[in-house]
Amino acid sequence: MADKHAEWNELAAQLAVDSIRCSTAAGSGHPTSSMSAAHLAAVLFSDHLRTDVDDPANLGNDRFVLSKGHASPLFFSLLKAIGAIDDERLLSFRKFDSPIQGHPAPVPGMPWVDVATGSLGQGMPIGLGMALAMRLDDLPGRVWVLMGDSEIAEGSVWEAMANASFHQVRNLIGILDMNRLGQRGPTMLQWEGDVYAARAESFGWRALRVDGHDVAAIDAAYREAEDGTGPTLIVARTEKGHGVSFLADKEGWHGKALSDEEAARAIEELGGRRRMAVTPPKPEVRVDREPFGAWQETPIDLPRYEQPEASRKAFGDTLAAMAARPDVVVLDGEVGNSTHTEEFQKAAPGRFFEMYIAEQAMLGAAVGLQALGKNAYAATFGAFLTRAYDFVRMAAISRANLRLCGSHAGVSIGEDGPSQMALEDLAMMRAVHGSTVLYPADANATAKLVPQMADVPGIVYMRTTREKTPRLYAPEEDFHIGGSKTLREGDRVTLVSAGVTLFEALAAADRLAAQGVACRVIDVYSVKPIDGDTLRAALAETGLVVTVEDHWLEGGLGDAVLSALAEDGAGLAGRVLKIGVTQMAGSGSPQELRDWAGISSAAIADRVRTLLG
Ligand SMILES: Cc1ncc(C[n+]2csc(CCOP(=O)(O)OP(=O)(O)O)c2C)c(N)n1
Repeated sequence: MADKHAEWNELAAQLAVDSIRCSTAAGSGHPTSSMSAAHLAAVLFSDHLRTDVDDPANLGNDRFVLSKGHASPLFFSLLKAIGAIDDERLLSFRKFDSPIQGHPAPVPGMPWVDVATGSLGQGMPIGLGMALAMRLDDLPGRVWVLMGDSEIAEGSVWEAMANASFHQVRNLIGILDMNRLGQRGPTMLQWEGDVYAARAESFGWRALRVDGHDVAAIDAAYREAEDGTGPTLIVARTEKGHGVSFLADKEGWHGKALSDEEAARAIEELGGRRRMAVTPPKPEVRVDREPFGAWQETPIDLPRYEQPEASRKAFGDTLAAMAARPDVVVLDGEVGNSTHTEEFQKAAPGRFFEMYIAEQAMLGAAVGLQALGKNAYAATFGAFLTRAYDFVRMAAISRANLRLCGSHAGVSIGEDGPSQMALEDLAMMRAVHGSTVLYPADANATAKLVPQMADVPGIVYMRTTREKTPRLYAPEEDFHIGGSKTLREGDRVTLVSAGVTLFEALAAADRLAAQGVACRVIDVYSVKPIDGDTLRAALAETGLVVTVEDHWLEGGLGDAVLSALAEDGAGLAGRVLKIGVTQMAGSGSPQELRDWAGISSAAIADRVRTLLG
C-alpha cells in the first residue's frame, strides 16, 4: 500500500507540474485551480475510474465530468498520464486549431471528452443524465463529477442533487474541490466543509469529508462512494495552488499562468518533471454505441386528426407513438399535462423522467442522456426554457443532439397573462449554432414533424400552441425540415406565417380576396432552416412580403424570413413588412389578445390595404 501511496503522490506532483507547463506555454489558463485537485484526480484515474483509454466510446466506461472546466490543464495532464495524448499535444493547449482548447469540449481529436464544460454548474445535471442512461441500459458504470466550491453556489447543482436522490440514482459521485478560493477571492463558505456536507445530506445525499491532499483518505472515500448505496458527495478540503509556496492558498492567482521564471521555481518545488504513465482500471463490460439514426426506420403508428386539436396535444400523442423506439427518452419540468408529455409517460413510464420545476437540471440531464446514446426529448412551457438557455448554448458546444419542445407560445395562451407567454423562444432557439426550429400550425403537421426531430443532428426546437387549431392538413400530407407549404397562390402580396397566426393570415387572405386583392399565403412550419427559394420567389413575384407572428418582432419568424431574403445578396426588389407583438400583454381571451396585438386577420388585412394604397 505504501507503494501505491507514493505512486499516487508522484502522479499528483506530475499533474501539477504538467498543468503549470501547459498553461505557461499557452500564456494563459488556470494552473492553481488544477493543482488543488491533483491528488483527487491522481487517485481517481489510477485506481477508480474504470475506463478504456483506447475505447472511449465504450458505453461500459465510467464517466468523468470536469464540471470546473477551467481546470482543463489538470484534465489534459491526466490524458497525457493515461497515454491518450503525448507531451507535444499537451503543450498545444489553447493554441489555434488544437483540440486541447481552453476548456474541454468534444471536438474532433478529443474523444475522451463527452460534453463541453466551462459554464459552471452544468456538470452535475449532465452527470445525473449519464447516470440515468447507465441505469436504463443496466450498465455497471459510475459517473464522477469534479466541481469547484465557488461553482456550487449555482442553483443548477442543487436542482440536480435533489433530482438525483429523488430518482434514486446510485452511481453518481460528486467531488467537491473545496479550495476556499474562487475567482476574485474567498468563497461564501471558505473551508466550512460541515456546512457543505449538511446541505448535501439534506438533499438526500451521503456526504464524506476528506483531506483532499491525503491520498489514503481519498482512496478510502472513493471506495465507500463506490458501494452503490446512493449518490455521494465527497467534500475534499484542498489548497488552491497546493505544493508551491508562493501559490498555495494565495489570493490573486486565479486564472493566471506563471511566467517562465515562476514556472521553473514552482516545478522545482514540486520535485521537477516526471514521466509517469498509469493505466486506469478496465471497465467491467464493453457495449457498443448504436450509430446515429439507428432507429430511424422503426415503424411509428402516427396519430391522425380529423377534428381541431392543439399542436401540444399532437406533440404528446406522437411522442407516445414514438415509445416504439427504444432510444427515445422524455423529460418534463412538471407540466406534462400541459405539454402533453404525459402521453409518453403512460406509454413508456420507465423512459420518462419527471424533473419537477428544475429546468436547468432537466436540460443538463437531457445532455447527459444523449451523450450516452439516448434520444432525449425535453419539454416545458416555451417561456420557461429561457431560464435554461445557458444549457442549450453549452449543448451546442457539446455537439449534443437535443429535441426540445416549448408549449404555450405567444399572447395566444390568453388568460394566464404575460408571465406564461413564450415571446422570445423563436429568437433564442434560432440563435443557437446549428439549430433547427419548427412551428407547425395543426395537429397533423405536428405528428409528421415530431418523429423527424429524432434524427436531425444538433438542437431541434418545436414550438407548440395551447389552444386547439382547425385541421388544416390531411394526415397523409408530407412535411420536411426546410420545407414550406404555399396555401394560396395570389400575386399581389405574400403573407408568411406559421403556427397559430397562420390561421389569421389565411382569414386575412380571404378578407382581402373579397376585395379583389389576391394573396399568396406561405406556411413556414420550418422556421430554421427556412425555405428561402420559395420566399425569394414570392418576393420577386408579388413585390410585397408580410410576415405575421405571435412573438416579439425581434429575432422571430419575420427576421428568419428577412435573413432568407437577404441570404444570397440576390438584390431582390420589393417590400417587406413584419407584423408581430410589440406591446406588453395582459390577460384576455386568445382572440382578444391577437386583436389587441395587431396580429389578427382584421389587423393584417388593414395593414396590407394601407401598404397597397
Ligand atoms: C456560470 C459561470 N459564471 C462565472 C464563470 C467565471 N469563472 C470561471 S472560474 C470561476 C471561479 C470558480 O471558483 P471555484 O468553483 O471555487 O473553482 P476553483 O478555480 O477555485 O477551483 C469563475 C467565477 C464561469 N466560468 N461560469
